[in-house]
Amino acid sequence: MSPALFLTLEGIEGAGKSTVAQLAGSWLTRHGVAVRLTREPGGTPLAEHVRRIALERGTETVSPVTETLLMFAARALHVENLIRPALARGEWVVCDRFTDATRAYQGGGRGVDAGLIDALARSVHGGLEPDCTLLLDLPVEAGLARARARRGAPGAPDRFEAESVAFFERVRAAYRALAAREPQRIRVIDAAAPLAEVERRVTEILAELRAPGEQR
Ligand code: T5A
Repeated sequence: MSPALFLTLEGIEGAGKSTVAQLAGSWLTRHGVAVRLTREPGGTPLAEHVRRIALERGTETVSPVTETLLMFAARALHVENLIRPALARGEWVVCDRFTDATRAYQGGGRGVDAGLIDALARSVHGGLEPDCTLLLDLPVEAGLARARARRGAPGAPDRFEAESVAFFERVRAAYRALAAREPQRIRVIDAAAPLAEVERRVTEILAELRAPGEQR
């Protein structure tokens, strides 16, 4: 049996994270791996409540630091009640976004201090980092067009979807900087490529993670 592994998916809106999560889940199940698919913010009933608060586009101001605290409040519930228990049972956890999203969106996009994010990460999930992160990278306009098409006009955008192209350019740049800093953990996948090519690359990485050093 493959040992438990924590895999996260990252990228801007419309990059294909949910699509890749489903692909990864099916591939791993077919290959006999017990896998738990989940997402952030959210993943447990209470964390999903916090998600609604964090994403809702209301009239009350949500400062960048408040937004960061909401992301970590949801994450604390998720880590304690779902991620750590699943890993302890030997399951693989495939998570659509994790702390790299806070680094990219709140850090890169909103300018929140990296020291604050690192301190919160240490208290909320000290000792737990993703074993591997797939960064689905594509130009901002392409991602936003996909996300809009999927949502369907004129669906009301949430607080993030309503952000400017310049905001998402900063988020994308922050993600790419994280990948450059941690190339072993963060694998960059060209998400502008046709889905079949993305799938080929993802399954290649999954096969490598499932049986390191072995030929497929
Ligand atoms: N957030 C989150 C923070 O600010 N800080 C944090 O710490 C965290 C955890 C919610 C928001 O929360 C913010 C970031 C987000 O704004 P979310 O639920 O992950 O996060 O929301 P989105 O990123 O908006 O999710 P999307 O569903 O828009 O994007 P996905 O999952 O990346 O894209 P997906 O798979 O739904 O694909 C979109 C469309 O493109 C097609 C798919 O079929 C689909 O129609 N597609 C492709 N088409 C052609 N070629 C390909 N290669 C394709 N891949 C997918």
